[in-house]
Amino acid sequence: MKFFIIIVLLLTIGHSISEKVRYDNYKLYKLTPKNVEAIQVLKELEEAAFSGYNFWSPVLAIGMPVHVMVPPYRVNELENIIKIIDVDSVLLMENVQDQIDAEDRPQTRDEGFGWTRYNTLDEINAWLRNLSVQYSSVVTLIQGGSTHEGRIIYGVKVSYSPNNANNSVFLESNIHARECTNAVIRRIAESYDWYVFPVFNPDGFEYSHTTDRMWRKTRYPHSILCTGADPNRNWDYFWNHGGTSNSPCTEIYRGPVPFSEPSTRSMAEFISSVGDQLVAYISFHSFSQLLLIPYGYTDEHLDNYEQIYQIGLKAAEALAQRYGTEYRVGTVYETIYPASGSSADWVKGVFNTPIVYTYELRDQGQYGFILPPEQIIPTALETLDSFITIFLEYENSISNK
Ligand code: 0X9
Ligand code: ZN
Repeated sequence: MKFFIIIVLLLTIGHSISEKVRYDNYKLYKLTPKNVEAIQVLKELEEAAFSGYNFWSPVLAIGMPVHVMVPPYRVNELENIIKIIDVDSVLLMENVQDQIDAEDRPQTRDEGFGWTRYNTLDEINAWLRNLSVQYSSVVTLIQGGSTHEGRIIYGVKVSYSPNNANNSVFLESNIHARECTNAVIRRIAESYDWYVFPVFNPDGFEYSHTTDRMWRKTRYPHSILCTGADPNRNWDYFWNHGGTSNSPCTEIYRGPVPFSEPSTRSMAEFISSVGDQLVAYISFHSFSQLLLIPYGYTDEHLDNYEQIYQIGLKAAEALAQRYGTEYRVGTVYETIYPASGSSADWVKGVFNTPIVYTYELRDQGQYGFILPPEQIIPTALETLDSFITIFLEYENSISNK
């Protein structure tokens, strides 16, 4: 009997773990509102809780395209709305699930870590560990923080010389679970110490692989209805100063208090231990092809805005040279939307780190969060081009002073 119960229990647990959210016949639309009424209607759809509409990019202004994923049972409704309001509409994906399946095609799922597919958390962590074994004189494995579900947030420190300590660069990736950014990690220069954390939100990242590909937030159970807070609205610098929500069921839930999430709290502690040594903090998100500058909580410009903006423009130019991929450069507040409590705002505000950028990588919404794996290497190469430019230009700009 006991055995029987255990087997039933195991089966039930197994079932609930393997039950994947599916997006069969969900459609992705690009809608461009043409007047104020159209904006109003789209905003109402965006704010309606549990309607099923999922906005991949927010409703901003007339002429600014919005990407919205629509469940099959809402498609007729949306088609009718599109007819009534003044909006340009393009159907980008017939069936979102097809795109998700395409990410996992057998030929891209060969063994171990690779650059032509999206790696799992275990594969990424094993790869980091291998690097630290294979290149033990320069690479150290770091346990940066930990998560609600008890995972360790791993990173590596790459250091070619003890003299580089005060010339450190911090790379943050995947604070948003679904934005598979396969961190751009290269030995650009031996003259910086590199702290590289490919997965800032491992609970969410794992969940987006095993259960719901469209997951963004942490996995902290803040309410009975909805799980998770937005880890990029949770940092303790002008927390709750606009562009966030108090509702656990939204994608931009800021959490009940600053640093409510174990992952952000523990990573903030780690970053603090090297904060004064950083010359750069760069975070990677997707999508939209933007190179963003702090702040997100205010439209006020940084002290070194001109310098960082000019370097950003040159970086975008370098990025475009390889494949013609176009990036826009500007502050978060002015280029996309107000957003407070981000890691980048916190680092800039607390440590006054000279170089702080946030990349929104490819694409511009054609595939959005489900960028085909064929684009990983091209994305990495062009990003690396811009990266080198950032550091060379920065070195130039300080030596010319
Ligand atoms: O909203 C965000 O958190 C980021 N965009 S995303 O579409 N990936 O969610 C941008 C945050 C950038 N914030 C700062 N650099 N301050
Ligand atoms: Zn993001």
